[in-house]
Amino acid sequence: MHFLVIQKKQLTVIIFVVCIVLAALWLWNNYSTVAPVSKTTSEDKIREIHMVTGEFKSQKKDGSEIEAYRWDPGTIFLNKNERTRLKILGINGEEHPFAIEGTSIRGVVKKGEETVVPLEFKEEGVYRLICYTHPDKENNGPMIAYIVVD
Ligand SMILES: [Cu+2]
Repeated sequence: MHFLVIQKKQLTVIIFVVCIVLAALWLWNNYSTVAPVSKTTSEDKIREIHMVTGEFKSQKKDGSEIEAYRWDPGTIFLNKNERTRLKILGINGEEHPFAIEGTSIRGVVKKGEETVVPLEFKEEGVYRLICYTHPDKENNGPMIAYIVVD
């Protein structure tokens, strides 16, 4: 009988300890400050890249002006299959109609407006973002940016 009494006491202690542990776990789950504050959604994974349209202008000795429009930055780097949003703000030049070589992406960047271009390349390579108003030096360019996918 003495043996059984000890077992009952031990059982009570075990139940007490289990209750304390469960209470502690419940408190940890509901009030822990270590838990992440925000959840990661697929929206968070889309990286944004910002670009502007710029202009270089200079005067030659004879007084004539020379100028070139540019995408700035002129080179951007993307990972293969990475989802990004290229946000292009029009600063210099009224309008820049563009295309990205090797894709069906077309658009226009207008002064004071932001054009958002979703990008996701399946193939590695260098893709050229070309403005068709200023594609080369004869047309106040070359307004070409390089998208390096790696
Ligand atoms: Cu242009």
